[in-house]
Amino acid sequence: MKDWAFTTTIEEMEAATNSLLETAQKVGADTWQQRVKNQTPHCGFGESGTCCRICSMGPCRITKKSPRGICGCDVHGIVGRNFLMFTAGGAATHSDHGREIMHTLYQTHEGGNYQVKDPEKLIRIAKEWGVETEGKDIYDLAHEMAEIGLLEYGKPFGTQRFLKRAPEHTQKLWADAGIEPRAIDREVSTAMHMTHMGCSSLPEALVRQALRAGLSDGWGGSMMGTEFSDVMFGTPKPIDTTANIGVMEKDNVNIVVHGHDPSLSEMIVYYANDPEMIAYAKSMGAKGITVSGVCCTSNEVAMRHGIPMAGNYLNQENVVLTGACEAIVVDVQCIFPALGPLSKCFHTKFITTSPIARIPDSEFIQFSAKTAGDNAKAIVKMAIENFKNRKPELVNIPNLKQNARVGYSVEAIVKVLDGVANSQVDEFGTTKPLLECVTSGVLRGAVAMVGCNNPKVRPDSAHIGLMKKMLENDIIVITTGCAAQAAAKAGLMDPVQAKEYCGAGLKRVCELAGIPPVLHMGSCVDISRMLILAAELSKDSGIPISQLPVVGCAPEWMSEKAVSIGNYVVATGIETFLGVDPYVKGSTEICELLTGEHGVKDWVEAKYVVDTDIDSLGDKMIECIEAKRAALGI
Ligand code: XCC
Ligand code: SF4
Repeated sequence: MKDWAFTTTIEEMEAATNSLLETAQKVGADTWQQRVKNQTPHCGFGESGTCCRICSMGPCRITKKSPRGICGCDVHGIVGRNFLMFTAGGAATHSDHGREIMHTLYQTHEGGNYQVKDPEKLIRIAKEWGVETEGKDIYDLAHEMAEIGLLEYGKPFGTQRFLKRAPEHTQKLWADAGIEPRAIDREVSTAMHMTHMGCSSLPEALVRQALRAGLSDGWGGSMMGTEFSDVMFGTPKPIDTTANIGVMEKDNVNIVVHGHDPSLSEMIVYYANDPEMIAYAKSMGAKGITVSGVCCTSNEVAMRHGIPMAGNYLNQENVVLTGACEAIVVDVQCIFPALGPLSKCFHTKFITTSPIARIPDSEFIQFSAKTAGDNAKAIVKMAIENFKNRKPELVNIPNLKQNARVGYSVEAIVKVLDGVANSQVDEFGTTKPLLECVTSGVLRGAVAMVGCNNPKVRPDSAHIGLMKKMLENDIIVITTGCAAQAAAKAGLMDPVQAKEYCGAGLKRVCELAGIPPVLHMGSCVDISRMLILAAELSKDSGIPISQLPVVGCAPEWMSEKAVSIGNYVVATGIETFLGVDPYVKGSTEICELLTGEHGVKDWVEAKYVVDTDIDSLGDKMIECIEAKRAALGI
């Protein structure tokens, strides 16, 4: 058996965290580790999804003695409505991020804060959308595309433009199931309408709308977020970086970016590299400026600029606890309100920038596309000027750091693998070499590992444990979000060492293509990249997505966004494995629809598998991949 000697273990990461928790105790700071204890055990009604508080006759809780709410709603209606609301929250959030990107695109101009860095991609999408590109100024085209994209949120008729990217088989399933997403805002509103008191309580209808709202995110808002971020900030290409808390540098001004929208972090990165700012930092006694990140904002700038990743979701307090964080700058989503009081225990400036995420005990510098340059400069300056306020006796940056090669957009994956096989390249390239690896059995299949951390799972243990298991079994891992950062922190994206521990087939592919066995595809909106990859694999092979030996997995998920993701991944025909229950176990009917053989499986040819025993979850994934291979006769 392999020993994975070069990787950073969960125990090492925990020891580092424990040393930071000692500092927390010293300064009297509150941490999530403590708050979890205060909140345990969780409310059983909430956990099983059987509490309804959508009208003021309630809240109603379903028990044996009281099987219906006051309005007469049964447990299946209540659990189903909760599941749909959870999904709608996630779809709204991802999609609104996409909308912000489209507004930023609308503000691009020659020489401006934001520009078109990948004009070819813009033109390619414009052609796809039937927009005339010939002889048009690239910025005129950008603005036109921004407006059309924004209309995808509220257009009165028709369905999402990007649905056409899916294989015809998939499009037909969606049409037959009545789940083709219309305007994005409409799907969210419809969900909220359906879950209002006195509307839907039929489980099947609620689950169908959950798939539809999810699809409006994955093939709508998220896909626009990804594609047009690439247009403005560049389509990611393989790039080397580092990961884990040790990327913060003791002698430098440390700025940590956190959240999701790359519009902010791109600017911070730009000004932190400005010679004038570096000189200013030196004049303040620092050796330089280090920008690092947590959560998806970190993934965005890692993918495009090789900015190091300090950690993932449950590490966000750790970066402040180092005592060496001059500023933690946040935009939207996944930001602990705890950072307010926590930063007050240190010299750290906690800077919020979005009207969407206003948090007590932070300094608010409203960021907008028009003033972005000035905002970013002011923030970088503030961090530099804060360097002198550090308390040296509190500084502790645990020495954990791994190399990682990241930047695997679909374009990049197609390119590196095409290089290996030397096959014909059309405009977009082809996934045929990857398919050849899979059909010949050199690779058994692929797992898309995504999602968050959640204190219900020992942080990162499920991500890392499952990834190792997949690699040993010649299953390539593509990953985004906090799952990707878990891999990077552990060393599984190390381009030199990680392949040593893979099965022989996967190892050979890694050597030939010069890739790590775990491919970082970006942030959570970038799961749309995975949808495109799956669609291309299906179109290039003529095999429906649901029959490809590919599965999705979110072993440590926690957010509403993750449930929206789960719905669009399943609805795209990809079996999805969850390590945390989505508050549905209170209803046999909802469970049957989501995880049974005759619910969503009948409509979209895929279903959920939920298993909180991570080892057994991994076995089921491998079993599923092997069963798909057997069915294909490969
Ligand atoms: Fe948030 Fe995207 Fe989850 Fe990480 S993985 S905790 S949603 S940052 Ni999206
Ligand atoms: Fe109770 Fe029905 Fe109101 Fe829900 S909608 S709180 S079940 S009365």
